Amino acid sequence: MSKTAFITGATSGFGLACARRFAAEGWNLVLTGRRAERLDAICDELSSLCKVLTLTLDVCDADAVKSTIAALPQEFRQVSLLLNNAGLALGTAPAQECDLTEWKQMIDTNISGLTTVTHALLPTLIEQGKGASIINLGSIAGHWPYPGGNVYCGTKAFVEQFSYGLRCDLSGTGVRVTNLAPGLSESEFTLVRTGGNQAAHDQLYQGTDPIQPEDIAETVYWIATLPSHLNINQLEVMPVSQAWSPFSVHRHA
Ligand code: NDP
Ligand code: 8X3
Repeated sequence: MSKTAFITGATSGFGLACARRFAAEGWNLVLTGRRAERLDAICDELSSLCKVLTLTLDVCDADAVKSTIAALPQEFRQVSLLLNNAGLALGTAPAQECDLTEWKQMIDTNISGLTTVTHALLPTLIEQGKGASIINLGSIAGHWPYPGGNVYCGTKAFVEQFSYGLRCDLSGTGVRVTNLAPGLSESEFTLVRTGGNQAAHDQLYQGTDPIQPEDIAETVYWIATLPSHLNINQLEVMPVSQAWSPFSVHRHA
């Protein structure tokens, strides 16, 4: 019998690439995002490969998340993979110049949304037991601070620690939990972060051979299909072009 994956943020980037990867293997898919027209197009694209259910869902709307998951049709209820991928960064300004509404949106999406979806799907994941997985999209931003990362970095540090906490609590259930932490990756992420600044997007990725969404999809597929006695706790992935810098040191005059 086909397994079912529930993917948040399937309308672009990593989520869309993962939907395509799992569809190619015949998984049943529940695909969510806010942009309905994109979900319709993805449904048309993938429905010859697998059973697809697309749901227009804002992960920040806790009531909608709960009622939508409670009302999943019977053939999509046995979710054995939750890919908590929906997320965003907004802005790159220093903290003292940031817009509080953007901070709140990042916290609402990357923390509250992710925890709400997880909470709603935990019973079914535990029911599936051995071989079921939760894969959370963390980031190198959760490990390494950088100027202008402030709240975004904080949200991804939460994702990592929450993933470890889930691992502890789910011990004995068979459900696996992974914090997948990519580095520089080319998707719509930078367009969203900069309010649609194509030049900023092009400049960031130019000449870097960044991670592509298909790379992450391959990694997610690998994690989800490992033998059921194995758990990848944490996986940090960077493009070869990316590495660390020395600490910055401010010198007074
Ligand atoms: P994209 O901007 O391409 O995709 C983000 C996805 O999240 C979209 O499908 C978007 O769908 C969805 N989304 C955003 N807000 C909401 C919301 N409130 N409710 C439901 N869905 C939402 O970026 P990526 O694919 O790069 O990002 C995916 C994840 O990976 C994010 O969590 C990001 O933080 C993380 N990440 C990204 C890296 C990168 O460099 N690109 C590196 C490390 C981690 P819609 O707008 O239709 O709602
Ligand atoms: C996205 C990677 O380094 O732009 O999570 O924050 S970074």
